[in-house]
This record gives sequence, structure tokens and C-alpha cells, in this order.
Amino acid sequence: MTTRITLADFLATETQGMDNAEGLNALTLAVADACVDIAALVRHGELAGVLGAAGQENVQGEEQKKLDIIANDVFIEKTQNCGQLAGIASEEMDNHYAIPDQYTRGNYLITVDPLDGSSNIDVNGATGTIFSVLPYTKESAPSDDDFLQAGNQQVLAGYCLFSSATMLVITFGKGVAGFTLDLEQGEFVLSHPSMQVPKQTAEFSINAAYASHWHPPIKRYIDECVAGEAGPRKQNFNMRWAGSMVGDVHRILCRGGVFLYPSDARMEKSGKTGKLRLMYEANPMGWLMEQAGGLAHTGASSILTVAPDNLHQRVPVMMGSAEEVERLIEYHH
Ligand code: AHM
Ligand code: MG
Repeated sequence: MTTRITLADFLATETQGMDNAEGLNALTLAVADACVDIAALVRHGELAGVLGAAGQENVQGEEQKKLDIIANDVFIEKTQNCGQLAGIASEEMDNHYAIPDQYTRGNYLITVDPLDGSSNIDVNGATGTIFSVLPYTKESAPSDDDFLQAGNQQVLAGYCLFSSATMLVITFGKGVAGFTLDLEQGEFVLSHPSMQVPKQTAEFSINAAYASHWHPPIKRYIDECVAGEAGPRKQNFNMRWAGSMVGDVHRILCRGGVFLYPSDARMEKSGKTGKLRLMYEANPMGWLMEQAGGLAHTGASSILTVAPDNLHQRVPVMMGSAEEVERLIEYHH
């Protein structure tokens, strides 16, 4: 039998020698705890009475599901008193949540998409929680502006995938490790050490329903893939679209591929540059990809170097197997 390494065991060695290792471990365990609770709600679905619309919109004008709001509350509840956070910013809140005075204020800020892939909730599809941890050194309570740090400042990032198994995937900048939730013991166990994205792939992920609005570089890339053996790529490609970034990114971390959510002409007409949010979707997923040997780019720059100008900023996203992302960057130039 192979040795069982729990998340706590893993953290004890992974963060050794890092600044505030104990604090990082406590924060990671608090986030994992929140994810276990959110996973239970997702798993019970209609039986927990959590399906359906909440009847309100978030700051981005998107309809919120009941579970979006419940997951947000659970995440705050489970992480605010870990003693390591100064504030929490979330897809579901207009502005950040300051850690109340009754709890110790720590040296980190966290951004979170509490339930990514919301459109999958009611159909029992894959969803997940995505999070990104940034440093915070001030004594005073943070402002929204304190969160506006580029992705290359992250100290911890990850996601929890709620699918046939619940999996937590994290990086501290020393590679990517995946843990599977052991439901009987209620703990995450290391199941996917040192995850690596293959450099090459013949699989792409994009919502092709928007093809008529794509800009030329994306259209060219997808047309060439779809042309298969007879086309310039001289090989056949496969396509997958989970409707949940966590589901798509997880598949790519496991077997390679490229995930695209570009900006397009239709979005730009309404003043948006892409759908996905930099601070709690593109940055954490981008860092995980790069830590697993892949690339994450907007077409203009590495995702991790984009200087954020607001908490809910959107960016075009291309990430996954390095050779394919390099090709896409070339097409954008
Ligand atoms: P959400 O955070 O509101 O769930 O939106 C993000 C999700 C991603 O998980 C997914 O890749 C994308 O939206 C799907 O968008 P679309 O419905 O346009 O295909
Ligand atoms: Mg999301």
C-alpha cells in the first residue's frame, strides 16, 4: 500500500522555509475546510434546497444562483477567523469583505470565485471554488485597491473541483499538487503529486457558439484545428467544453489541452474584454498552469503580469499546453 499523505502532512514539508509557513498552512487548511462544506452542499443538491436562482444579480450584472451566495457565505464563515487574512474579495460581492475586528487580522488577502461554473449547478455538472492569495503588509485594514496586485505576486492559489470526486489542487510556486477528498475520513489526501501539463496537445476548449464574433487570431487557430489531417496542422483535434473553467482547467492539468475564453467583437461592443475575471479566475488558474509547465496569456501579455485596475476586471484567457499557447501568441502578433 502506498503511503497516505494528507493535506496537513504535505503542507508541513511543502511550505518549510517559506515566510510565515505556519500561517500559510493554517490558511490553506481553512480554505480546504470551506471547500469540504461547499462540496457537501453541492453533493446534496436539491435535497439541501440549494438549487435555483437567487432572484438577484451580482456586480457584473449576472444572475446569481442560490448556491453562489451560499458558497460565498460558507467561504467567509470558514476562513475569516483563521488569523491569516486581512480581507476577502469575491465574485459575489461588489467590494471586499474586511475581516471583523473580533478576529485577528493577518498578512494575506484572498480573492475567490466561491462557485465557478454556476450555469452547471442546476444540471448537476462540474463546478468548483477558485482562490488566489496575495500578500498584505499594512497594519491598517485593507482597501479594495490593496487587492490590485498582479498575478505574479500570488503566494498561494488553487481550486477545488466538485465533480465525481472532490479534488483540491494547489500551488505555492513550487509545482502543482492535487488532493482527493476522502469522504469517510473527511480529509484531503495527496493523489496527484507534481501535476504536469504535456507541452503538446490535440485537444482544445472554447465555446464555439461565439465563433461568428471571434477576432482573426482565434478564428485562424480554431479553423486550423478543425481542418484536421487535411489542414495545415496535419492532425485531427478533439474538442471539450465543460461550461466550468474549473472542469476544463482540471482536465488540461491531467492530460493537456488548451482553454480559450477570448474577448470578441460582441463583448467589446458592450465594453467588456472577455468574460473571465482576472483576480479570481485567470490569475490563480494561470499560475497553476505555469507551475505545471504550461502557459497562460491574454494574447497581449502573460496573464500573470497584467496590472489589475479593478477587483472584477475581465481579461481574455488562453491557457494550457505550452506549444499551443505559443502558437496562439504568435497568431496574435
Ligand atoms: P461564473 O463564474 O459566473 O460561473 O462564469 C465563469 C464560467 C467559467 O467557469 C466557464 O468557463 C465560462 O463561464 C462558461 O461561459 P459560457 O457560458 O459563455 O460558455
Ligand atoms: Mg467563475
